Amino acid sequence: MYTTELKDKNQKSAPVTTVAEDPAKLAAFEARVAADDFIEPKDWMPEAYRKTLVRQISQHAHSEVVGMLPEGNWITRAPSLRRKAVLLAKVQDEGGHGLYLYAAAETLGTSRDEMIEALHTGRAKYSTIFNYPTLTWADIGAIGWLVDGAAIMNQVPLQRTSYGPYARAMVRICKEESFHQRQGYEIMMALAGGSPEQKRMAQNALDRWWWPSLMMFGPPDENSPNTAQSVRWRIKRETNDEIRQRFVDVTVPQAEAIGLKVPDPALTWNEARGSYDFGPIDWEEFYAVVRGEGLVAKERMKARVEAWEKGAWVREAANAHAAKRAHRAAAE
Ligand code: BYC
Repeated sequence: MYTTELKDKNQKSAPVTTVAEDPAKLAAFEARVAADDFIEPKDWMPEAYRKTLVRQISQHAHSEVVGMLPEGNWITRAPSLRRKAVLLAKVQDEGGHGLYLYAAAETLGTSRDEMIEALHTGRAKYSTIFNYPTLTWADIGAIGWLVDGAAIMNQVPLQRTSYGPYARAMVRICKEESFHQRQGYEIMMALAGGSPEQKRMAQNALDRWWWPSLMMFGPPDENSPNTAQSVRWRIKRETNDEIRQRFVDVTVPQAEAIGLKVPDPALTWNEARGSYDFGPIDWEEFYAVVRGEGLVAKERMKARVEAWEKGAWVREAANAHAAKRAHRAAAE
């Protein structure tokens, strides 16, 4: 259903951000990127490239750890032992993804503490999608199916992002996300094929999560300030609209296969394009959520900060253990 294969993408041209960079170094860097070479941590890179990467990778890491919260809330309420074990494993995976991504961003010279502080003080963004409430068990199915489905659609091209540590982190993350998407779809399949009440619950979750999932890919290309430069530097391999369209094309038949209806009266198959046409996205809602006005934005950040504070003793113990081992190794 989901593949880790990538389509080739023609580069879009856009003016290079004008920071006073050494022209010869910049030209050599751009030639390497154009040749699909990976840029590694010790290689020379323009400051704007470094900044864009830290912004995108840290936002991505924050999305993973904030994403653990709505699902973590459902672990004790999962309807069976099997569902509980699967959800627990999924939430742990998200923590792992955060870890690989923070580690990748750290190779660019920003410490994890700085990134986490930026998240906790509201200076850093995380995905809008996690500012919506999870009202029923079907929401956990919808998150796995749609949110992880959208995440993997966005992340498969990132396996070939130009920055080596980010690309390598993505390879493993994509494998796990693919399993996450399937577990969500399997929950939806069970509910959609269950009692009328269960089917209603599944449809209601799809109704609430469909549009926010389409917003996850970011603003339309013509209003995306970062896309042109990021595609040029091959940080992003495809544009927001291209990936959003692919998500719609793959997901609509999945909904139909389990007897659910995508909540978009304008949705129609466009034979000429070989794609679905879909209705307008409420970008006002998107920008409001980005500004921190999401339904559960405050609750999410409060839970995140509390988790960080309550985990202080674990970090202290891990540091003490590492110091003890280092001391012992030095003595030997
Ligand atoms: N939410 O110029 P643009 C997951 C911001 S979840 C919040 O297009 P860019 C998971 C954007 O940051 C997915 N903010 O930006 C799944 C920018 O503001 P700044 C996490 C958003 O960076 C299940 C401004 O809008 N995945 O993994 O070129 C369970 C203009 O946008 C959003 C990633 O993060 C949004 N949805 O493109 C657990 C993938 N969209 O920063 C976890 C990596 C846009 O200039 N990231 N903004 O102040 C990307 O691919 C890109 O950063 C985006 C945006 C496509 C998201």
